[in-house]
Amino acid sequence: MIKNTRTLGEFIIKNQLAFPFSTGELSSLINGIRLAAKVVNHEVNKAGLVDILGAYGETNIQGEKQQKLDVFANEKFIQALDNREIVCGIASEEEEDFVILNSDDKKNQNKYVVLIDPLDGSSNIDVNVSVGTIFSIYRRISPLGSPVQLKDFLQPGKDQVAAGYIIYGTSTMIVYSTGDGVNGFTLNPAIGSFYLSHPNMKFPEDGSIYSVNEGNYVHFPNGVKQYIKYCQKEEGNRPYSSRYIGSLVSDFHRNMIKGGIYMYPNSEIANDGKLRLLYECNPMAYIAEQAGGKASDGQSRILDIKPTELHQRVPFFCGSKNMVKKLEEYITTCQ
Ligand code: P6P
Repeated sequence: MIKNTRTLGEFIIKNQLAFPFSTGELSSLINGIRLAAKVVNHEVNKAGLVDILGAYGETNIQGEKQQKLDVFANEKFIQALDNREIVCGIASEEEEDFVILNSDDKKNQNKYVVLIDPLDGSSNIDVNVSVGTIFSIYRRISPLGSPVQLKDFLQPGKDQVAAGYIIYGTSTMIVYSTGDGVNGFTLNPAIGSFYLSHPNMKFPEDGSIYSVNEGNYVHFPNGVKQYIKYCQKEEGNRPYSSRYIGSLVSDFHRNMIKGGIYMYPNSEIANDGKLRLLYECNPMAYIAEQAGGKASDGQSRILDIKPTELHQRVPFFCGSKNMVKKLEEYITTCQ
């Protein structure tokens, strides 16, 4: 018997953590995400059993081979959000342009846009490693009733009204914030309900885990190299532990619970890094700050960056506040 804890639906209604949405709007939006999460979770869990593995053969806008589950997840989240009278448009890692949900022009009365990475870390699916969905929600800028415009999606991350992720791991969780702290809900697969398992999640100010693909070390800027050497030096509570799953949601989630820093730097082989600002860095940065953590491109706050294009990439350093500050000091000193 689940000890007396609230389901996701009860939490939204009881806590009125819906601002600026009405409870009904947020419930509808989160319920859409929750439904899609359960459908995708089911497919991810059986991926090893059916011939749904392997590259879909197509490549997405990023030039990456699309795993079939990427396509499946993209379709399910778009369908689930299209059925809610609250979303007027969606931008996705798997779509070259934004998708206007105007199956009838009533949709143009809907107030919110959603940006999503439907299945982040999908290259891990074939090897049974956790993957995730990342979502970001804004109030539209264009007037109600008018067609959705690119500017509705190119908003700085500080203007998000909600953001979160789903992690398909040893258990499936939804972790999200509407600007009043971060709460985590774990799926009880036996009954299909998400229960409040991680109330008021907080990033420890310090940590002893650093997450980076050290295979790219030689290509990193000097400041990042110096910080990695700092993490490895035998001094005080160092060396830190190196933990890198290759799945942003999984590395972020572990670091938020235990304390740590995730780094995807710019380099000689990736001038702006790899991660996308709009549907990876901004939502994760929003969650990090709501949990007392910090997210930077190495010099500036991620949430202050004014986006210029849907799929733009930025260097990304995110996690325990004091670890990100130390990293920024090394980058500034080495410049
Ligand atoms: P690399 C997955 O493709 C992803 O976007 C993140 O989830 C992950 O942290 C990173 O890329 C892994 O990239 O270049 O280290 O394999």
